[in-house]
Amino acid sequence: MKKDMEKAFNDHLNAEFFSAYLYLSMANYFAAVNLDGMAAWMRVQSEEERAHGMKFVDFINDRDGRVALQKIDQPPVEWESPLAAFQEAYEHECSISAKINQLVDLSNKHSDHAAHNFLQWFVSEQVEEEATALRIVEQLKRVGDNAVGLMIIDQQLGARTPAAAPAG
Ligand code: OFO
Repeated sequence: MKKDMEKAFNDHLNAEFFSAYLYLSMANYFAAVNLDGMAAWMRVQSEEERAHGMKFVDFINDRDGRVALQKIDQPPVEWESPLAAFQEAYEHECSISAKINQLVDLSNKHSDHAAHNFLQWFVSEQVEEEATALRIVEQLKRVGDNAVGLMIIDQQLGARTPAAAPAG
């Protein structure tokens, strides 16, 4: 793969691993405030992000590129509220979508059809990631400080099970 593509793909795999770190940190925050369902949801999300990063690792290797793991930034440890955490998760997903779109643009610039094809899975996935986070943000806004409402959302999110490993 072209050198600037290799660099951009390496940068993006770091972003996916940071996502895994961010959501693991959110899981720990939720565990600390006894919202175990949200903690479980975030742990599953963290695992999915690691799997996303690994898809980039595999793709770079398959294309005879060189994976260069980078330092992962430290995520925040505390959030003001569950709503603040999910709001940050939503905004983070929007930023990841923008990065994926830039990778698609770069793959088009190089007429790299394999990279373009690989990235389409992520284009679709980001629609889902943003929609899911936004749905939870809206639910949390609706319940506000209502403890029973918060408990119901916590229970619902705790029912999330790990997704089947993505094909590829
Ligand atoms: Fe990998 O989708 Fe979120 O960040």
